[in-house]
Amino acid sequence: MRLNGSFRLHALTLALVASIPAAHAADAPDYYGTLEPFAKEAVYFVVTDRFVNGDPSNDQREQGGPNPATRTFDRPTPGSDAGDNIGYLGGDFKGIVDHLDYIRGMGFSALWITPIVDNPDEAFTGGKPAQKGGFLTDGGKTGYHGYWGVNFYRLDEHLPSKGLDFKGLADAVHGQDMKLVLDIVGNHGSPAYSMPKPQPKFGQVFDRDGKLVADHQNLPPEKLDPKNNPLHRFYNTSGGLAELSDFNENNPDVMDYLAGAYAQWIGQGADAFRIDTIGWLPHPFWHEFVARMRREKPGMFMFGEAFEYDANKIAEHTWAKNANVSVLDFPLKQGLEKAFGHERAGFEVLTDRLFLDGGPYANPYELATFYDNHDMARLDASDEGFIDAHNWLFTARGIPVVYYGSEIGFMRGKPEHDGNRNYFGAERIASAPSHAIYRNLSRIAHVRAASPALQQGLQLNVELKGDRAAFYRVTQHEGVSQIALVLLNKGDAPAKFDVKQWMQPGTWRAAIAGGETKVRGSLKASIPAHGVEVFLLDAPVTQPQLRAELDRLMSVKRPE
Ligand SMILES: [Ca+2]
Ligand SMILES: [Ca+2]
Ligand SMILES: [Ca+2]
Repeated sequence: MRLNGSFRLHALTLALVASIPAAHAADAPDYYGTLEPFAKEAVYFVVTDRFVNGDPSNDQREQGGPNPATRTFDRPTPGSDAGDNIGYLGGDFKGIVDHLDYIRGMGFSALWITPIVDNPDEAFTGGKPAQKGGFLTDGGKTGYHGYWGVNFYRLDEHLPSKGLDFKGLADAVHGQDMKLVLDIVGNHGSPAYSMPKPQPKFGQVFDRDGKLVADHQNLPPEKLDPKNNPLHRFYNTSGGLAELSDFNENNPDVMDYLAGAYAQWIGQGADAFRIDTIGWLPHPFWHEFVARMRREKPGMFMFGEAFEYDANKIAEHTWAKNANVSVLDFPLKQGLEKAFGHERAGFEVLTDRLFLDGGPYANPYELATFYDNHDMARLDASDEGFIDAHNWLFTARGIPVVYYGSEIGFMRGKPEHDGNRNYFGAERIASAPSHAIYRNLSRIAHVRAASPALQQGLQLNVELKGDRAAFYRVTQHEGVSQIALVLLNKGDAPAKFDVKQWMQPGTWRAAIAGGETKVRGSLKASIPAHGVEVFLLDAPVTQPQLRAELDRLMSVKRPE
């Protein structure tokens, strides 16, 4: 259809006016915690070997055998009566693909998997024996967890199946409209010395063609001779973790090797990275590495693991001049454990760990929030404690990350080497949806998945005290405006709320109970024991005191 110029302009103006709410005139300010797209996601984390064995034909049950000291399949952990195991237990890509609908259906939109690269094909015979209570003890352990890379360009043989390689896994994840987060290591390879006899692959690194490019030769780091032996040049000559081969961050060949390998996995479908042991390599290394990855995939989201509870220390990795990535929110984890574990501390223990009024992080709204994982004791809480923890995790600032099995309180309280990473399996998955923790998690996860304010909005606390929490989440950006009021009750009796502060009049809808509430001066609600409600108002912010507070929160954020 051909239109004359003035009519076209008029029609365009009308269309614009129609699509933009009235208060979004030029003076409508932007309100958001973050614009990072990955903040919309909720992440489920699996140790692939321990999730589901979908294909017994790749179990390699005879691998490393017949010597009981080196065989790799099913090695019960000495001293553990919780069923812990330091051998492979058969979990694989097929087991994940077969249960993506389960993960997606629970309300997660992203999946974090442990490292996929080739690990040694025997149990490690050096080091201190791994046993119940051991930490950084690797004797008798295998690379079932994936963190002992020997060829960073090749899949470990336990993971793929016929017709299902890494790209196939990524395609399946994307087919569920989910993102795939790959766990990567840059600090080290496999255990490298203290073996009674040298073992194949341990302390060695191979390139994409399978050629040996580095070899620790079962020597302690100080005995390495990088000047004269080219195979020693990948490694530092002091200061590693346990007996792990420690990569030399100053050798450009190491950077090229790692960047080349991880670019390959990006090419095959990795959407985001979780960076292992980020604090064990210097800032300039990560700055360059991350820049190289983002040349492959512009804006790629990554979060690092700096195992440290001091926000000032872990925040350094988030700064643009350093790694320029997000991090796992360890300081908040400590608070979540206090609030939702058996101590049942009040919500006030979380206040100072949020850094809503500024602080050391480049942006606290992009942190990966969690209460436990594979490297620490699982949360020790009642079912209600898990329910309360998830009600917080999916409504407060940050990107929620939940460790596999938490939806049924699996192996609660159990540390590594005593049940933390036990095999989960298809049977538990089949019965999980009837579990109270699962049902409550799924409910609040779906609320978050449908709410831009919960995903990316500023957080403004009204009350964090005892068993009660009330806070706003607000986003107002590019025509999307939403105010969420979150009410949490982690007590054993119903709690009455009457929120007047910063309350904007309007017709609010209850995301969980359903129905609408016309609000004038205050919003009144009764929240059941261990319950949550999220009230939503899809309207621009007009309440003057609320606007003033949001203006203040925007101004204290670090410049992006
Ligand atoms: Ca298998
Ligand atoms: Ca292997
Ligand atoms: Ca190091």
